[in-house]
Amino acid sequence: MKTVFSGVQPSGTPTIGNYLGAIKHFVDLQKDYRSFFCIVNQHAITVPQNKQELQHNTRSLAALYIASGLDPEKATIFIQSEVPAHAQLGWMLQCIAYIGELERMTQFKDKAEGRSGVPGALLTYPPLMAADILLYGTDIVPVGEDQKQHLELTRTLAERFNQQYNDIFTVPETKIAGSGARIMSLQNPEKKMSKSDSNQKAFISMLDGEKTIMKKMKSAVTDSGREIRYDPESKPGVSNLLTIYAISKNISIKEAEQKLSSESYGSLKEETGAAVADILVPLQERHAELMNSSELDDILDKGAETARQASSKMLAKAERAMGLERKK
Ligand code: AQP
Repeated sequence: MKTVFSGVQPSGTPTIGNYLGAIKHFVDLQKDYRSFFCIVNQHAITVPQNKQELQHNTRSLAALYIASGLDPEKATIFIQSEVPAHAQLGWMLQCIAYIGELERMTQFKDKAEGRSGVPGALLTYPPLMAADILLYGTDIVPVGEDQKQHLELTRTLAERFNQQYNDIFTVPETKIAGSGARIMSLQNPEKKMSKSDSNQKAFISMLDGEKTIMKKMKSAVTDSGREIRYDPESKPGVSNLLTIYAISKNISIKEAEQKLSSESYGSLKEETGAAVADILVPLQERHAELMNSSELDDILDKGAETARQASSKMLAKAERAMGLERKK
Protein backbone atom coordinates (compact mmCIF):
# COMPACT_ATOMS: atom_id res chain seq x y z
CA MET A 1 0.00 0.00 0.00
CA LYS A 2 1.35 3.43 -0.93
CA THR A 3 1.84 6.13 1.72
CA VAL A 4 0.39 9.63 1.89
CA PHE A 5 1.65 12.37 4.23
CA SER A 6 0.54 15.97 4.61
CA GLY A 7 0.17 18.63 7.27
CA VAL A 8 -1.37 21.96 8.17
CA GLN A 9 0.15 24.62 10.45
CA PRO A 10 -1.85 25.61 13.53
CA SER A 11 -0.97 29.25 12.81
CA GLY A 12 -4.64 30.24 13.15
CA THR A 13 -7.93 28.54 12.40
CA PRO A 14 -7.80 26.90 8.96
CA THR A 15 -9.60 28.73 6.17
CA ILE A 16 -11.80 27.33 3.42
CA GLY A 17 -8.61 27.60 1.33
CA ASN A 18 -6.87 25.08 3.61
CA TYR A 19 -10.00 22.94 3.55
CA LEU A 20 -10.72 22.97 -0.20
CA GLY A 21 -7.06 22.87 -1.21
CA ALA A 22 -5.85 20.26 1.28
CA ILE A 23 -7.98 18.78 4.12
CA LYS A 24 -10.88 17.72 1.85
CA HIS A 25 -8.38 15.70 -0.22
CA PHE A 26 -6.83 14.08 2.86
CA VAL A 27 -10.27 12.63 3.61
CA ASP A 28 -10.61 11.23 0.08
CA LEU A 29 -7.13 9.67 0.13
CA GLN A 30 -7.23 7.94 3.53
CA LYS A 31 -9.13 4.91 2.28
CA ASP A 32 -6.59 3.97 -0.39
CA TYR A 33 -3.30 4.90 1.27
CA ARG A 34 -1.33 4.27 4.45
CA SER A 35 -2.02 7.74 5.78
CA PHE A 36 -0.20 10.20 8.06
CA PHE A 37 -1.77 13.61 8.69
CA CYS A 38 0.17 15.93 10.93
CA ILE A 39 -0.48 19.16 12.81
CA VAL A 40 2.80 20.89 12.04
CA ASN A 41 3.19 23.09 15.12
CA GLN A 42 6.99 23.36 14.75
CA HIS A 43 6.42 25.04 11.38
CA ALA A 44 3.97 27.44 13.00
CA ILE A 45 6.65 28.77 15.39
CA THR A 46 8.85 29.95 12.50
CA VAL A 47 6.93 33.20 13.04
CA PRO A 48 6.01 34.44 16.55
CA GLN A 49 2.93 32.79 18.06
CA ASN A 50 1.02 33.48 21.26
CA LYS A 51 1.61 30.44 23.52
CA GLN A 52 -2.03 29.94 24.63
CA GLU A 53 -3.37 30.50 21.12
CA LEU A 54 -0.90 28.03 19.64
CA GLN A 55 -1.89 25.38 22.19
CA HIS A 56 -5.56 25.97 21.49
CA ASN A 57 -5.15 26.08 17.70
CA THR A 58 -3.16 22.83 17.73
CA ARG A 59 -5.93 20.85 19.44
CA SER A 60 -8.58 22.66 17.43
CA LEU A 61 -6.91 21.76 14.13
CA ALA A 62 -6.78 18.11 15.17
CA ALA A 63 -10.50 18.29 15.99
CA LEU A 64 -11.16 19.87 12.59
CA TYR A 65 -9.27 17.08 10.81
CA ILE A 66 -11.53 14.54 12.48
CA ALA A 67 -14.71 16.60 12.09
CA SER A 68 -13.90 16.92 8.36
CA GLY A 69 -13.90 13.13 8.08
CA LEU A 70 -10.39 11.91 8.85
CA ASP A 71 -10.88 8.58 10.55
CA PRO A 72 -8.31 7.70 13.25
CA GLU A 73 -8.90 4.03 12.44
CA LYS A 74 -7.65 4.64 8.90
CA ALA A 75 -5.23 7.55 9.29
CA THR A 76 -2.53 8.39 11.82
CA ILE A 77 -3.32 11.86 13.15
CA PHE A 78 -0.57 13.42 15.26
CA ILE A 79 1.24 16.54 16.43
CA GLN A 80 4.69 17.16 14.92
CA SER A 81 6.45 18.21 18.16
CA GLU A 82 5.38 14.94 19.81
CA VAL A 83 7.51 12.98 17.34
CA PRO A 84 11.15 14.11 17.85
CA ALA A 85 12.38 12.33 14.70
CA HIS A 86 10.99 15.23 12.62
CA ALA A 87 13.33 17.82 14.15
CA GLN A 88 16.21 15.32 14.20
CA LEU A 89 15.98 14.48 10.50
CA GLY A 90 15.16 18.13 9.77
CA TRP A 91 18.58 19.10 11.15
CA MET A 92 20.34 16.47 9.05
CA LEU A 93 18.59 17.70 5.90
CA GLN A 94 19.54 21.30 6.73
CA CYS A 95 23.13 20.09 6.59
CA ILE A 96 22.75 19.09 2.94
CA ALA A 97 20.55 22.03 1.84
CA TYR A 98 22.23 25.07 0.27
CA ILE A 99 21.50 28.60 1.48
CA GLY A 100 21.01 29.73 -2.13
CA GLU A 101 18.20 27.27 -2.77
CA LEU A 102 16.51 28.12 0.57
CA GLU A 103 16.68 31.84 -0.19
CA ARG A 104 14.94 31.26 -3.52
CA MET A 105 11.73 29.99 -1.82
CA THR A 106 8.92 32.48 -2.45
CA GLN A 107 7.30 31.72 0.93
CA PHE A 108 10.57 32.70 2.65
CA LYS A 109 10.72 35.94 0.66
CA ASP A 110 7.03 36.74 1.38
CA LYS A 111 7.22 35.98 5.10
CA ALA A 112 10.61 37.66 5.61
CA GLU A 113 9.57 40.85 3.83
CA GLY A 114 9.17 43.86 6.10
CA ARG A 115 10.35 42.04 9.28
CA SER A 116 13.08 43.76 11.27
CA GLY A 117 14.46 40.45 12.59
CA VAL A 118 13.96 37.49 10.28
CA PRO A 119 13.90 34.19 12.24
CA GLY A 120 16.50 31.72 10.93
CA ALA A 121 13.84 29.00 10.93
CA LEU A 122 11.87 30.84 8.24
CA LEU A 123 14.80 30.03 5.96
CA THR A 124 15.24 26.45 7.17
CA TYR A 125 11.51 25.61 7.08
CA PRO A 126 11.79 23.51 3.86
CA PRO A 127 14.32 20.95 5.21
CA LEU A 128 12.01 20.36 8.21
CA MET A 129 9.10 19.92 5.82
CA ALA A 130 11.22 17.50 3.79
CA ALA A 131 11.94 15.53 6.97
CA ASP A 132 8.21 15.36 7.82
CA ILE A 133 7.57 13.75 4.47
CA LEU A 134 10.64 11.53 4.00
CA LEU A 135 10.42 9.90 7.44
CA TYR A 136 7.40 7.86 6.43
CA GLY A 137 8.54 6.62 3.01
CA THR A 138 5.84 8.89 1.57
CA ASP A 139 4.77 8.32 -2.04
CA ILE A 140 2.38 11.23 -2.44
CA VAL A 141 1.88 14.61 -0.74
CA PRO A 142 -1.47 16.36 -1.30
CA VAL A 143 -0.99 20.13 -1.01
CA GLY A 144 -2.27 23.41 -2.40
CA GLU A 145 -0.45 25.22 -5.21
CA ASP A 146 1.56 27.44 -2.80
CA GLN A 147 3.49 24.44 -1.46
CA LYS A 148 4.65 23.19 -4.88
CA GLN A 149 8.07 24.86 -4.64
CA HIS A 150 8.73 23.35 -1.18
CA LEU A 151 7.81 19.93 -2.52
CA GLU A 152 10.25 20.32 -5.39
CA LEU A 153 12.98 21.10 -2.85
CA THR A 154 11.95 18.01 -0.82
CA ARG A 155 12.49 15.90 -3.94
CA THR A 156 15.87 17.54 -4.55
CA LEU A 157 17.00 16.92 -0.95
CA ALA A 158 15.86 13.29 -1.06
CA GLU A 159 17.75 12.70 -4.31
CA ARG A 160 20.84 14.47 -2.99
CA PHE A 161 20.86 12.41 0.22
CA ASN A 162 20.29 9.17 -1.72
CA GLN A 163 23.23 9.97 -3.98
CA GLN A 164 25.66 11.29 -1.35
CA TYR A 165 24.99 8.78 1.45
CA ASN A 166 22.69 5.84 0.77
CA ASP A 167 19.63 5.26 -1.36
CA ILE A 168 17.07 5.17 1.49
CA PHE A 169 14.46 7.83 0.74
CA THR A 170 11.42 7.45 -1.49
CA VAL A 171 11.25 10.53 -3.73
CA PRO A 172 7.64 11.69 -3.24
CA GLU A 173 5.17 12.90 -5.86
CA THR A 174 3.31 16.17 -5.33
CA LYS A 175 -0.46 15.95 -5.63
CA ILE A 176 -1.97 19.38 -6.25
CA ALA A 177 -5.76 19.61 -5.96
CA GLY A 178 -7.50 20.46 -9.24
CA SER A 179 -9.57 23.61 -9.05
CA GLY A 180 -9.30 24.22 -5.26
CA ALA A 181 -5.52 24.44 -5.33
CA ARG A 182 -5.45 28.20 -4.90
CA ILE A 183 -8.41 29.86 -3.20
CA MET A 184 -7.89 33.61 -3.23
CA SER A 185 -8.46 36.29 -0.58
CA LEU A 186 -12.01 37.65 -0.51
CA GLN A 187 -10.64 41.19 -0.21
CA ASN A 188 -7.82 40.93 -2.74
CA PRO A 189 -8.40 38.16 -5.26
CA GLU A 190 -4.87 38.61 -6.64
CA LYS A 191 -3.55 37.24 -3.32
CA LYS A 192 -3.90 33.74 -1.81
CA MET A 193 -6.39 33.30 1.06
CA SER A 194 -4.34 32.81 4.27
CA LYS A 195 -5.35 31.96 7.83
CA SER A 196 -2.87 34.47 9.27
CA ASP A 197 -4.14 37.41 7.18
CA SER A 198 -4.60 40.38 9.52
CA ASN A 199 -7.79 41.34 7.66
CA GLN A 200 -10.52 39.02 9.03
CA LYS A 201 -12.74 39.80 6.05
CA ALA A 202 -10.17 38.32 3.66
CA PHE A 203 -10.88 34.73 4.64
CA ILE A 204 -13.62 32.42 5.86
CA SER A 205 -12.33 30.31 8.71
CA MET A 206 -13.61 26.77 9.17
CA LEU A 207 -15.13 27.88 12.47
CA ASP A 208 -16.98 30.98 11.22
CA GLY A 209 -20.71 30.70 11.95
CA GLU A 210 -23.34 30.96 9.23
CA LYS A 211 -24.00 34.68 9.84
CA THR A 212 -20.30 35.55 9.65
CA ILE A 213 -19.87 33.46 6.50
CA MET A 214 -22.73 35.29 4.79
CA LYS A 215 -21.44 38.68 5.96
CA LYS A 216 -17.89 38.04 4.77
CA MET A 217 -19.17 36.75 1.42
CA LYS A 218 -21.33 39.83 1.04
CA SER A 219 -18.29 42.06 1.44
CA ALA A 220 -16.17 40.00 -0.98
CA VAL A 221 -14.53 42.12 -3.67
CA THR A 222 -15.96 41.46 -7.14
CA ASP A 223 -15.00 42.89 -10.51
CA SER A 224 -16.26 45.62 -12.80
CA GLY A 225 -19.17 44.71 -15.09
CA ARG A 226 -22.07 42.43 -14.22
CA GLU A 227 -21.29 39.27 -16.08
CA ILE A 228 -20.73 36.04 -14.14
CA ARG A 229 -18.10 34.08 -16.00
CA TYR A 230 -14.96 32.13 -15.08
CA ASP A 231 -12.03 34.24 -16.23
CA PRO A 232 -9.32 34.53 -13.55
CA GLU A 233 -7.36 37.09 -15.65
CA SER A 234 -10.01 39.73 -16.09
CA LYS A 235 -12.54 38.61 -13.43
CA PRO A 236 -10.45 37.31 -10.49
CA GLY A 237 -13.07 38.05 -7.81
CA VAL A 238 -15.99 36.38 -9.60
CA SER A 239 -13.79 33.46 -10.68
CA ASN A 240 -12.73 32.88 -7.08
CA LEU A 241 -16.36 32.77 -5.91
CA LEU A 242 -17.28 30.41 -8.76
CA THR A 243 -14.41 28.14 -7.75
CA ILE A 244 -15.48 28.09 -4.10
CA TYR A 245 -19.09 27.44 -5.11
CA ALA A 246 -18.18 24.62 -7.53
CA ILE A 247 -15.95 22.68 -5.13
CA SER A 248 -18.34 23.15 -2.23
CA LYS A 249 -21.14 21.71 -4.36
CA ASN A 250 -18.90 19.01 -5.88
CA ILE A 251 -19.62 20.19 -9.41
CA SER A 252 -17.33 21.43 -12.19
CA ILE A 253 -16.60 25.13 -12.67
CA LYS A 254 -18.37 24.90 -16.06
CA GLU A 255 -21.53 23.64 -14.33
CA ALA A 256 -21.29 26.37 -11.69
CA GLU A 257 -20.93 28.97 -14.43
CA GLN A 258 -24.00 27.65 -16.29
CA LYS A 259 -26.07 27.57 -13.12
CA LEU A 260 -25.18 31.10 -11.99
CA SER A 261 -24.51 33.01 -15.21
CA SER A 262 -27.88 34.77 -15.24
CA GLU A 263 -27.68 35.82 -11.56
CA SER A 264 -26.51 39.13 -10.09
CA TYR A 265 -23.24 39.50 -8.18
CA GLY A 266 -25.38 39.73 -5.01
CA SER A 267 -26.94 36.29 -5.55
CA LEU A 268 -23.59 34.77 -6.57
CA LYS A 269 -22.26 35.82 -3.16
CA GLU A 270 -25.36 34.55 -1.37
CA GLU A 271 -25.32 31.17 -3.15
CA THR A 272 -21.59 30.75 -2.51
CA GLY A 273 -21.99 31.66 1.17
CA ALA A 274 -24.84 29.16 1.54
CA ALA A 275 -22.82 26.40 -0.16
CA VAL A 276 -19.90 27.00 2.22
CA ALA A 277 -22.18 27.13 5.29
CA ASP A 278 -23.75 23.80 4.25
CA ILE A 279 -20.33 22.18 4.58
CA LEU A 280 -18.99 24.04 7.61
CA VAL A 281 -21.96 24.17 10.00
CA PRO A 282 -22.38 20.36 10.51
CA LEU A 283 -18.64 19.97 10.80
CA GLN A 284 -18.51 22.65 13.53
CA GLU A 285 -20.91 20.68 15.74
CA ARG A 286 -18.60 17.66 15.68
CA HIS A 287 -15.61 19.96 16.30
CA ALA A 288 -17.23 21.38 19.47
CA GLU A 289 -18.02 17.87 20.72
CA LEU A 290 -14.42 16.75 20.20
CA MET A 291 -12.90 19.83 21.86
CA ASN A 292 -14.77 19.00 25.04
CA SER A 293 -13.92 15.32 25.08
CA SER A 294 -11.01 13.14 26.13
CA GLU A 295 -11.55 11.23 22.86
CA LEU A 296 -9.46 13.84 21.02
CA ASP A 297 -6.47 13.45 23.33
CA ASP A 298 -6.71 9.67 23.16
CA ILE A 299 -6.60 9.85 19.35
CA LEU A 300 -3.60 12.21 19.45
CA ASP A 301 -1.74 10.06 22.01
CA LYS A 302 -2.26 6.98 19.88
CA GLY A 303 -1.32 8.88 16.71
CA ALA A 304 1.94 10.13 18.24
CA GLU A 305 2.85 6.60 19.36
CA THR A 306 2.20 5.15 15.88
CA ALA A 307 4.15 7.98 14.21
CA ARG A 308 7.07 7.60 16.64
CA GLN A 309 7.33 3.92 15.81
CA ALA A 310 6.95 4.42 12.07
CA SER A 311 9.50 7.26 11.88
CA SER A 312 12.16 5.72 14.13
CA LYS A 313 13.14 3.18 11.47
CA MET A 314 13.88 5.79 8.79
CA LEU A 315 15.66 8.06 11.26
CA ALA A 316 17.96 5.19 12.27
CA LYS A 317 18.70 4.44 8.60
CA ALA A 318 19.49 8.10 7.89
CA GLU A 319 21.75 8.39 10.95
CA ARG A 320 23.57 5.23 9.93
CA ALA A 321 23.98 6.54 6.39
CA MET A 322 25.46 9.85 7.60
CA GLY A 323 27.77 8.27 10.20
CA LEU A 324 25.87 9.48 13.25
CA GLU A 325 25.44 5.98 14.63
CA ARG A 326 28.04 4.95 17.23
CA LYS A 327 30.27 2.14 16.01
CA LYS A 328 31.46 -0.16 18.81
N1 AQP B 1 -5.60 29.69 -0.33
C1 AQP B 1 -5.36 28.39 -0.43
N2 AQP B 1 -5.96 27.66 -1.39
C2 AQP B 1 -5.70 26.33 -1.49
N3 AQP B 1 -4.89 25.64 -0.64
C3 AQP B 1 -4.29 26.34 0.32
N4 AQP B 1 -3.44 25.99 1.30
C4 AQP B 1 -3.11 27.08 2.04
N5 AQP B 1 -3.76 28.15 1.56
C5 AQP B 1 -4.49 27.74 0.50
C6 AQP B 1 -2.97 24.63 1.53
O1 AQP B 1 -3.32 24.25 2.86
C7 AQP B 1 -2.34 23.35 3.36
C8 AQP B 1 -1.89 23.78 4.71
O2 AQP B 1 -1.22 25.02 4.64
P1 AQP B 1 -0.27 25.44 5.82
O3 AQP B 1 -1.06 25.71 7.02
O4 AQP B 1 0.77 24.42 6.02
O5 AQP B 1 0.49 26.72 5.35
P2 AQP B 1 0.21 27.78 4.24
O6 AQP B 1 0.26 27.13 2.92
O7 AQP B 1 1.17 28.91 4.48
O8 AQP B 1 -1.30 28.21 4.58
P3 AQP B 1 -1.84 29.59 5.12
O9 AQP B 1 -3.29 29.43 5.38
O10 AQP B 1 -1.42 30.69 4.18
O11 AQP B 1 -1.09 29.72 6.51
P4 AQP B 1 -0.26 30.95 7.07
O12 AQP B 1 -1.18 32.14 6.99
O13 AQP B 1 0.10 30.57 8.46
O14 AQP B 1 0.95 31.08 6.19
C9 AQP B 1 -1.20 23.32 2.33
O15 AQP B 1 -1.33 22.15 1.55
C10 AQP B 1 -1.44 24.54 1.51
O16 AQP B 1 -0.95 24.41 0.18
